[in-house]
Parts: sequence; structure tokens; C-alpha cells
Amino acid sequence: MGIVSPGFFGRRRSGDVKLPPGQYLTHDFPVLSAGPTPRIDLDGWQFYVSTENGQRKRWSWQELTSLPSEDITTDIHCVTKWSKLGTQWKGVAVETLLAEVETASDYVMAHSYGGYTTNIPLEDLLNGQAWIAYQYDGEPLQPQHGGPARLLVPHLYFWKSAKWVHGLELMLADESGFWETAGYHDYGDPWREQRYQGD
Ligand SMILES: Nc1nc2c(c(=O)[nH]1)N[C@H]1C(S)=C(S)[C@@H](COP(=O)(O)O)O[C@H]1N2
Ligand SMILES: [Mo]
Repeated sequence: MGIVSPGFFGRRRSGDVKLPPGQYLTHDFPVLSAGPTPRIDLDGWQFYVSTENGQRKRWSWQELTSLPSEDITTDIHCVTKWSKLGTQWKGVAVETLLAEVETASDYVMAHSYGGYTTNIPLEDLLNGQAWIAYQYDGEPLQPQHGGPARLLVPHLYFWKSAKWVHGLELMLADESGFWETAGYHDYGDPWREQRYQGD
């Protein structure tokens, strides 16, 4: 018999759930919004990616939802300490959208309808780590949770998952978004408990 018993790692049994430090488990789906829920009609809805050259690529609702989509099952972690396991989403991988633009940028500002912003390193949006999600639990994403579509970046604290996402601005230098300017951590890795600046 080896030193490590097979099956010891990678299991998810109740009572054996691994949460990031300081987090607790919730089964409901809290709503956290810094302002009112914007109502965006799908005919006027648009998603864009802008580059440091002033290039701007745009997708209508019809165009975005016609792109290849992925089903995502993932845990989410809010900086206010709730975590929710095994949430189910459908959306378009950010790399699918970024494949259509040329950029030398390493940083991204996500912009939401309503004015919310949050910054994320570009590499954290690639390689199956981030989506423009438009379904939750098999249903259209509800307005209070960011519908019609939100950014989903589940490996970072959930404030990085901009609801009512409107576009991604590619930037040569890092800049702070809404909560980052207010003292939240620039990066926000829940496993390193990067809640606030200096963590
Ligand atoms: N546009 C926008 N996106 C946002 C927020 C917000 O206030 N406005 N709050 C963030 C925070 S702090 C969290 S925890 C999650 C909450 O998402 P939920 O309301 O679907 O749980 O959305 C994030 N995205
Ligand atoms: Mo949050």
C-alpha cells in the first residue's frame, strides 16, 4: 500500500467540501448589486471588444448567441464570504470572442450596462477560464443575476464577474475598476484570500 490512499483527493462528499479560506457554503443564490438592475432590451443589446488601437468589434444578441457555446459547471465565491458549489451556466468562451481581434494588451476592463467596471488580466480570461454567460440553470439569465448576459470568471472572487456586461476594453496597462478603486484587491484570488488591497 502506498503512502497516499487512492481516492483520497478530488472527491466531493458532503462534509468533505473544500472551500477557499474564510468562505461558507450557501445553497440559495444571493443577489449583490451596487446599483439598480438595468433593463436592456435584446434588440438594442450589444457586446463589444475594444483594443488599444481604437478598434472595436461588436456583436448583436443574435450574433453572440449564434456562436459556439459551452456548458459550465463551477463553484463561485463572493468576497462577502458565501460560496456556492456546482452552479450551471451556458455561455460563449471569452477566447472565442477575442479570437476576432488583434491586440498587444495584457489587461482588460470589463464594462457593464449601468456603469459598473472591473479589471482582470487578459490571461485570466483565456484558456477556458471565462465566459459571457447568458443562461443559468438551463434558463435565460435573470436580470438580477446579470441578464441578458454577464461575465463569468469563477476562479476569481465573484465581483470580477460583471453583471449586465456590455464590453471588454483591452488595455496596455492595468487600471482599477469599481470595487478595486474602493479598496478591493486588484486580482482577487479566493484561494489566496485576496479580498482587499494588501492581502
Ligand atoms: N454590473 C455589476 N456586476 C456585478 C456587481 C454589481 O454591483 N454590478 N456586483 C458584483 C458582486 S460584488 C458579486 S458578489 C456578484 C453577485 O452576483 P449575483 O448578484 O448574481 O449573486 O456580481 C458582481 N458583478
Ligand atoms: Mo461580491
